Amino acid sequence: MVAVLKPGATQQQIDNLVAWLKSRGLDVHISVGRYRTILGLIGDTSQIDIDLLLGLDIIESVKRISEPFKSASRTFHPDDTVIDVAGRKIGGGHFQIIAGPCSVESEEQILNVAESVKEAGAGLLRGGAFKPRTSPYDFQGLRAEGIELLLEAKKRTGMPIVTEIMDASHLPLFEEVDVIQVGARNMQNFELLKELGKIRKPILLKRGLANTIKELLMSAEYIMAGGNPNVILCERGIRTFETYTRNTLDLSAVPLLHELTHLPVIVDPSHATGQARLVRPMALAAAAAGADGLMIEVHNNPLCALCDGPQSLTPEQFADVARRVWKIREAVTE
Ligand SMILES: [Mn+2]
Repeated sequence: MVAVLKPGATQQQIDNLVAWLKSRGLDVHISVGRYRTILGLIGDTSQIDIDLLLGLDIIESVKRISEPFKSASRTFHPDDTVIDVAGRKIGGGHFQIIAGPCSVESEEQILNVAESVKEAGAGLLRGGAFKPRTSPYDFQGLRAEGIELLLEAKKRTGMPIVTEIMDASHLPLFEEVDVIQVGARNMQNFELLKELGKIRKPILLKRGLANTIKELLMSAEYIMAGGNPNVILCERGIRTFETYTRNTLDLSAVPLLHELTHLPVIVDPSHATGQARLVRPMALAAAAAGADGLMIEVHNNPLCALCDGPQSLTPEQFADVARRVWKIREAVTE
């Protein structure tokens, strides 16, 4: 981190600042120029609050040289992280499609969808048991029973399962879940992230509706700082002024995240657009942009879905998308 001091900084002020920085465990390299004095801060600057420095009378500007997300940063970990979910690899050239209904509704529904998405080439099965809904009057999910039904589908199809957690107190119910999803609304539920840092299961971390890429990486850092290196990032659209789509899919996040972090990055074109007919083009675009996987909502009868029907693909539509996605993968990974 580099701090540029204002021209009028007195020696006493500089000495006080340097003493304070050293008390925080940093080494300080002082470079005195003709007009400006520049301090180079060496050591773990991740715990230094830039705004606190900027608030000081003698500081003109502060710039971080290394990012504050140490574990997630590619700087210290140049190789791609490959996450192995029961033999299904994600990242570092391995691509997976995660598919299934928004929420688990019945045994018949989840088994039916699981069989058809498996047939079409999906590697993992998704399904919501605990549902974060905007309205408390909307279907809240089958909760523990939903997880039981997902486990039944896993047993029948052999597909690892992905489902969302909303509260750390539910963790015992997730013992046999293969990938735990943290939804967009919980991306900054830091107490939940800390608890997920204590386990070793892969965590699928979705970007919040109104969160920056840096904030997403800082949330991944919370999980990793606790000792769990198995984090998969998911771009699922952000809120903008546009109203034709449910969210605005930020596809540039994919190549950008690949520069900034070694973690796998997947894209959810279903929640990003909110409309089934937009899912295919966005899924293909995400594969072309270098995503390590996709998460797509599929329902055997979207018109009767209890949640997110308008954006759910039928099994036939999903099979068509999956087939085309593999072709795009071939073209971009040749
Ligand atoms: Mn959904």
